[in-house]
Amino acid sequence: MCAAVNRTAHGGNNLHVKCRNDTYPRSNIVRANVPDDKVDWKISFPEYKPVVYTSDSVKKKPVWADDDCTEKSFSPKWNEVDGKVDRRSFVCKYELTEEGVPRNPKGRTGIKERGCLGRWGPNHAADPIVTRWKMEGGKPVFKNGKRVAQFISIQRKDNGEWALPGGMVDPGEEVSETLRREFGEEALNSLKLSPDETQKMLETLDEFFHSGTVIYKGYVDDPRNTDNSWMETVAMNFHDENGSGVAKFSLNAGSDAVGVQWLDISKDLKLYASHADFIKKTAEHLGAYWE
Ligand code: RP5
Repeated sequence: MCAAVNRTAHGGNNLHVKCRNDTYPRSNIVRANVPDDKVDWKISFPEYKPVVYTSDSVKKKPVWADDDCTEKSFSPKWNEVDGKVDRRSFVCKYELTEEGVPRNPKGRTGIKERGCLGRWGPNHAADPIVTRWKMEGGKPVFKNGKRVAQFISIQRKDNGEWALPGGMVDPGEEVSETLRREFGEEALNSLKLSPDETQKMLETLDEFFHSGTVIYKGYVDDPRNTDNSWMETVAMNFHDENGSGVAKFSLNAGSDAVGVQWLDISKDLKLYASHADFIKKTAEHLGAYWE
């Protein structure tokens, strides 16, 4: 049984802000309206008629997507590690709908089926939060008595929003590997490097990504979520205390990014999905300025 607790990464009650009452990303599909007090499945909502939507790209069955739930050959092991696909949720043991597919543990979204997400149920991602202290003229910058930290942010190609350089965990991949790979691809444009350069870069990243702190593990309020498919992530902080580790990397947007930069951490940040929540938690962890 799954207790539908609508909390953000920092414990607020505003989940399903970005995956509700809006036009679905990369489409002209408008979600069915879900008022704040009707998000929770426990609240009766007989008029609820979610729009049925699975994008054409998902229907074409690329390697990263499940089959349609109506296909007889499709018999996933829900809530388990199913071959190489991890179908467990960080939130809870999710329930199945009467159609036999996972039900979003955080409530209604106004869309049923998968939208543009590949997996029924949780779609697992990993987000590297690479930080350093802000310096000016060789001196640390303070605000309200606290040091200002910065993190590496990429600008997403799909919607232009600034975000963490995260990505999907490939089947069978360790989260630590996803964090390193996605950072390399999105913030350093590693896909454009020669094999030798890639090897060197991976060795340097290995050293820097050796130890990190888990900042958040759980559900993401991602605009692609539906009633049956949703994003979850592990967000880890890799902090460069004296600025010598990350200085080795020259930032270069690549893969799904069109821009990359160091951004100052503060409460004014507007970021993709729940990423601002993860940054707030990171500021707390570092004892850095937030507001
Ligand atoms: C977010 O989507 C996660 O936090 C992660 O940053 C991202 C992964 O999806 P893609 O960037 O691969 O589209 O929910």
